[in-house]
Amino acid sequence: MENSKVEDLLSKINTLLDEAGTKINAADNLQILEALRVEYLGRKSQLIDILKGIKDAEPSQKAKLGQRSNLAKSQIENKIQEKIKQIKEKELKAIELQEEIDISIPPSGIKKGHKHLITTTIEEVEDIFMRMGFEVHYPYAIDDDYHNFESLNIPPGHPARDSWDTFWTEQGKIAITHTSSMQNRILSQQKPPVRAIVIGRCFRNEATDARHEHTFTQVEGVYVDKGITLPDMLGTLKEFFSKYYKKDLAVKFTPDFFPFVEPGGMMSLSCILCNGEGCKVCKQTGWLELLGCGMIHPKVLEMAGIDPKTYSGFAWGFGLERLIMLKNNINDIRLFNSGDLDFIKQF
Ligand code: FA5
Repeated sequence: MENSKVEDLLSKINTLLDEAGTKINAADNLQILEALRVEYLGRKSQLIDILKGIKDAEPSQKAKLGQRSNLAKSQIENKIQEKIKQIKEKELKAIELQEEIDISIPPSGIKKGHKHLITTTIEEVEDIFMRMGFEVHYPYAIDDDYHNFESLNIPPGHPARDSWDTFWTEQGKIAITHTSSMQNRILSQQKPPVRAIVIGRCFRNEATDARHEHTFTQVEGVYVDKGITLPDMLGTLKEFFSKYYKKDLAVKFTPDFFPFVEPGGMMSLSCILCNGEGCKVCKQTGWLELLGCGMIHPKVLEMAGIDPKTYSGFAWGFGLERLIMLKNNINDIRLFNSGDLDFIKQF
């Protein structure tokens, strides 16, 4: 092949390279680039045509033209890759700009929630008792038979166990049925005088209705010292309820049975709605039965390492939700955990 023809072909390759470069630079999307790849590097491209046309060239001329066209091919390919990268980066930047989050801008229009009525009441109850010299404890949600029953003078097989419909775990643990589960721990961990309350959730495997939930909150109290008597208990509870309901209320003790207190009973409060005159809520009796209480049984004191000949004390346990229901005229305990926002937002 004449050398001038070889030079012609070389210059044609250079022209193709320039032309492809200009078109690649101008391309602004990936489809155009793909079309350019087919045009300049595909099987029907001009570069391939040039290579086909040098079949009868001398080996040195073939090598020269072959090298030049291979170099041109890889230069075009590199240019295409570079351009693809640029286009993708540009697209990403546009998305980032659209989605940009400025964390320094203060939130607006987001309404803050508020504490649930049960939480605010727990805080209020804690505050009243702390001012009266009580310390606050919280129970273990899952506890053992010893603390929920045995240490409270309720050995295995005792019929009184039936008073509490109990959820048992497969490992024989208990979802606590009452906050009395903490009595033994509190009494055995410190020397009298002991003044403590326990607030926490309790669980009972019972059918629910307007006054019964499977999960509810109890407030337990224990007070042990020398010379403590039943009137001390009534005085303490009267003081608490009068503070909570912001009214001077009368209290009454009616005997009842709990294995861990002797004497044991129910404490009633003069009806806060009718001031003891008789209404629908108190069933015309003028009294509301509110809680279980009594003088701590000598056996319970002994099991906690306290000598019942030297010390005596009282304990009580009431349901927090029932207290709140009375104060706020709520007629169904199930509303508390229903997730009903119309209900929750009122308080
Ligand atoms: C007890 O649980 C005793 N541990 C209370 C006690 C403590 C007595 C210390 C003596 C000394 P009782 O099962 O009656 O007792 O429950 C006490 C209070 O918890 C009830 O008066 C009620 O206010 C509340 N309560 C009980 N069961 C439920 C329930 N299913 N739903 C809502 N509140 C309940």
